[in-house]
This record gives sequence, C-alpha cells and structure tokens, in this order.
Amino acid sequence: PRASKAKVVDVHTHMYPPEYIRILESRLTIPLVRSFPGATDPRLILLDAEVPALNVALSSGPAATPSVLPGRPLTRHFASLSQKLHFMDTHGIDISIVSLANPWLDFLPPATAGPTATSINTSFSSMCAAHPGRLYFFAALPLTAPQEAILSSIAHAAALPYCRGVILGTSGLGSGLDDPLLLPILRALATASLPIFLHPHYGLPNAVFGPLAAAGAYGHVLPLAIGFPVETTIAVTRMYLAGVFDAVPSLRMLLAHSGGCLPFLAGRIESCIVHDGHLAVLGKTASPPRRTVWEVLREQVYLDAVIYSNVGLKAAVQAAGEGGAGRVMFGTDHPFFPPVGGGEGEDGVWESVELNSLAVEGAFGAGTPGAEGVMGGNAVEVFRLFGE
Ligand code: 5CU
Repeated sequence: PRASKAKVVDVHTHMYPPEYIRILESRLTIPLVRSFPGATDPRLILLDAEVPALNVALSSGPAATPSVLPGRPLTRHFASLSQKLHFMDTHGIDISIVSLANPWLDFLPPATAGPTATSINTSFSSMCAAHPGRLYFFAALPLTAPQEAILSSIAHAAALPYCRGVILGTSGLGSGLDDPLLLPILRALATASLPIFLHPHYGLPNAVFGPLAAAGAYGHVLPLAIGFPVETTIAVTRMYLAGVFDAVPSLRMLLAHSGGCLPFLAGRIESCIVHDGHLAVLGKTASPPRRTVWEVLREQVYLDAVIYSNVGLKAAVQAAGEGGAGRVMFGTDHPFFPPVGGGEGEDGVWESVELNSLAVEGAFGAGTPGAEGVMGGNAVEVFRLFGE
C-alpha cells in the first residue's frame, strides 16, 4: 500500500471489447486475429511491419507451427475487464481512462463504422458505469463514415457520462490531421470539450527499416520505438504548419509517448520555420503574430509520461513550459508490453509500468508535488475525474 493518498491515474491504457475481437477474427488482412497450432494464445497482428512474418506463417500451411509467430499474443488482458481491474490493483492505480487500442475503427467500411462506434462506445460506457469513479474512457470515432455520422458519434460520446475525450490515430479522414476537411470534426470536439488522445499506429514504411527487419531480425523494436514516435511527431507538426491549432484554439490534445520526438525536436522545427524562404514569402515566419511551436505545446497540448526514462520525461516537462509538470500525465500502455514469457508473470508487477513510475520518481523525487501531479493529480484536474 502507498503512504501517499494522492490518486494515481493511468491515462494511457487500452482494451478491445469482445465484439471488436470478433471483427478482427473475421478478417483476412491486417488488423486481424489468427490462431496457429502450437501457440498458447491466438496472435494479434496489427502493424504493417508484421505482415512479412504473417505471410511466412500462413505459407507454411494451416497444420504447421510457424517457426516465428507473427504479431503478439492476444492474452486475456486485452478484452477482460476483471483483468484490467486486477492490473490496476497490482500497480496501485486508482483510476484508468481506458481507450480502444489501435487501429480503432480506421479500417471499417463507411456503412458499418458509425453503428460500430455507437456500440463500442456504449460498451466502454457500461464498463465504466459498473465501476464508478475507477474507470473513465476515451471514445472511438467512425472516421471512415460520412461527416454527419462522425458528428453524431461525437454528440453520442459527449453525452456518455464517463467519456472524457476521444482517441484518434494520425490518418484523419484518410489524408492526415492537417486535412482542411477534418476541421469541422476538430471544431465539434473542441465545442464538446472532448480532448483528443492522439496515438500512433501507422509508423514508417517498412522499407525504412530495411530487409533484416523485414526478415524478423530485430523483432518489433524499430516500428514501436522509432516508427510510432516519429509518426506522432510528423502528424502534430503537420497540424501546426497547417494552422490547425490557430483555427481551433480551444482544441486540446494529449499526445501519446510524451509527444514522440516533439520535446526534443521543437527547437529544430521552430528554426526550420524561421529560416524557410518560402514560408517567409508567404508571411508565415514572423512571431508574433505566429504562435511558436513552443507556445502551442504550452497552450493546447498535454503529454503522457509513457517514455520509460527520466531523461525523456524531463524533456517532456520542459517542453510543456513553466509549470510544465502540470501538463504531463502517467500512463502504462497496458495490455501492451507485458513481461516476456507470459503465463503467471502477467498477473504480477510489470517492468514496463515500473520503468514509467521510476522515471517520474527520478525526474521529480518520490512523493513530491511534481511527482504526485504527474502520477495522477494533473489527470484528475484536466479530465475532471471527480468521481461522478
Ligand atoms: O506492441 C504494439 O504493437 C503496440 C501497439 O500496437 N499499440 C500500442 O498502443 N502499444 C504497443
């Protein structure tokens, strides 16, 4: 038991409701779930980088056990509410803001995306209602559906009592988050006071990682450690360059993985803008009136603390500016990054969680106001987690 009474809040924690798993089980292309002979759990295959291993596994025939299993095990942690609560109890987490994991509803046909969003968001809402004060959620949006369906889904989510925002990937309506056609959606979210939890999925093209990666030599390290954060960095920089933050000044975003590389690269992005001859001709470099990247980060952006080291965490806090510790929030990424080996180890303490809480202690000192804010106090205030 912790000595401190300060709440611990996990803002980055995922689930796939059973109906979502059923959709994945019915699919022939990624994202999909497949069982292989000899594997304890079915495999969850999500990322483009996992397709070469999937193809090798499928080519060995339905009765053969592949030498390398593609994707990751679909453990009981992905869909089970009791497992989520057990995980929270094991790690001293008082409150979780749960979200559908990637790739959300991005792959659904336009006709089914809207009804699926309604059904999945209602499931999340019912889960939260069964544990009032312990669970809240970020809703998923049917981004492949027509605009009216997306706007109705936002209205539906905003009316659900435990909804505290929406989770989005970087694809937007298909052309990214700097797409002018997305502005009505972003405005509707801002008007409904629903912040966006921005999370990567698409990473970088496999070719960037090279043939050895495609042959499986480096496991999942490159797409997860580099592809994901770079994707987030590019998506937010595109939004900044397109003037999205100025067009929707009340929009608020929580960026996964401490904003990817943004805390480290914001200075370079700024300098590249200031020194860009083309932007100068367009009158887009002078500040003011331009809000700098730093200003936008400090005014419209929150960062999670899922960065696994106090070096990255300190950069995130500094990027968030004076009082920046108030804009950074603890997360676990459960059920991803379980202890390797599976089995009973998954019911104990996860090293991936400890690395993140140790990073907070290392950056602020255990039990300090800064640490307590990052571990939970900030999320309670920002996401209004007051127990209703
Ligand atoms: O391990 C992974 O691939 C992932 C993922 O897909 N999504 C996520 O949130 N974390 C890890």
